[in-house]
Amino acid sequence: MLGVVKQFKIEGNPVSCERYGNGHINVTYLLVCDNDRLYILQMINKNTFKNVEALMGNISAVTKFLQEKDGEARHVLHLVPTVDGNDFVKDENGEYWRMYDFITDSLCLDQPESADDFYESAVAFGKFQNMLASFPAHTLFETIPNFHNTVSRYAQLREAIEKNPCGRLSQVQAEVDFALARENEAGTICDKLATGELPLRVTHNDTKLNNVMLDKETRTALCVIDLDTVMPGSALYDFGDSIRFGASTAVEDEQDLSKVNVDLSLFEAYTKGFLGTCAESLTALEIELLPMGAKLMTLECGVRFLTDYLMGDTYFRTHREGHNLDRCRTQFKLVADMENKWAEMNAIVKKIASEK
Ligand code: ADP
Ligand code: GN1
Ligand code: MG
Repeated sequence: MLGVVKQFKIEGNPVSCERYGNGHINVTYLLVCDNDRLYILQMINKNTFKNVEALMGNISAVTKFLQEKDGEARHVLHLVPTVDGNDFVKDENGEYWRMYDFITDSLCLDQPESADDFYESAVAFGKFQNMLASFPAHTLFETIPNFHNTVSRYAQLREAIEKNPCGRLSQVQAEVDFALARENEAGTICDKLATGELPLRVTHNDTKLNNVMLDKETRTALCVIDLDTVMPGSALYDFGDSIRFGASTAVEDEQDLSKVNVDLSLFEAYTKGFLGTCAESLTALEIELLPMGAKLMTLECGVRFLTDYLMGDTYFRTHREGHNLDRCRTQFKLVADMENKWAEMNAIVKKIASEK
């Protein structure tokens, strides 16, 4: 790996480079130098991202655009250039590597430690969306086509059920039934994007809590990271994916489902932070459908985990047997809990929107 590191313009000499973070897609390392400079080195997942060069073009354009709007170093990701002036390295095995300045004195959480933490993550993602409102969307490459097209995610599930390549179908009948019972509703956002009732925006599309950094001291919003999926999408995707991950009372792979529920006070905190930063740019229908965004992003993610389990765990990184099935089950438990709390979720959104 030293050969790769040497190709980037770093300050100081590398002293260690260890695996870092809890991402499911890329392989992330923390590079420590002898002058105490820290860097994030990532091997980009080329199974997930079929055109890494175009993806890096997006990230370079988006980070430059954001840096012009906000000059504070810790507020926007900074790519470290290579000695040849490129944004990434392609090694002799055909693997792609990129490097970022490490966001110092920051926190990256898998679960909020308070409603304030979650509120701050909403502020970060809300501001991010606002700042990108004037980004020329047509110049963005679609890094994963149909990423949040829930209808096509169901088509992939159906294909996995039909193929059943690992013979796992019989273990997941309950989960399959749960998903298929909600298939009609799953198209709600796609349909409204197609008719133009919902606008297409430049969105982050992977707004889980561990894709945002908070300041370690003040615990306020610092920086949005993981920009691989920044592309045209719906504001409901960004709101919904945050709720799915961060408003849960348990971690995404909790095995004891009795611990997994939607925390309405966290839902309320996020809604306040999100609407507080981007309500003016949202339409009335977008605001009304925020709870639907939360439910459908959770359902979709459960469908994706279930599909990957059936296909033999080829997409999401897993750390134990049945990991994707455990993840699927937490998502479906959350969907069921949202259905029970549907009236309250809608009332919370209505109340906060009326105060704006
Ligand atoms: P993945 O796509 O695999 O989720 P991420 O880009 O989210 O990859 O990185 C994985 C983890 O590495 C993050 O959750 C965060 O903890 C850490 N990380 C990534 N970039 C930075 C950065 N610039 N500064 C500090 N930590 C970072
Ligand atoms: C992946 O890259 P990471 O770990 O932040 C995935 C998201 C899922 C999430 C589930 C590119 O996010 O779509 O919602 O796992 N990212 C990609 O935790 O597929
Ligand atoms: Mg991530």
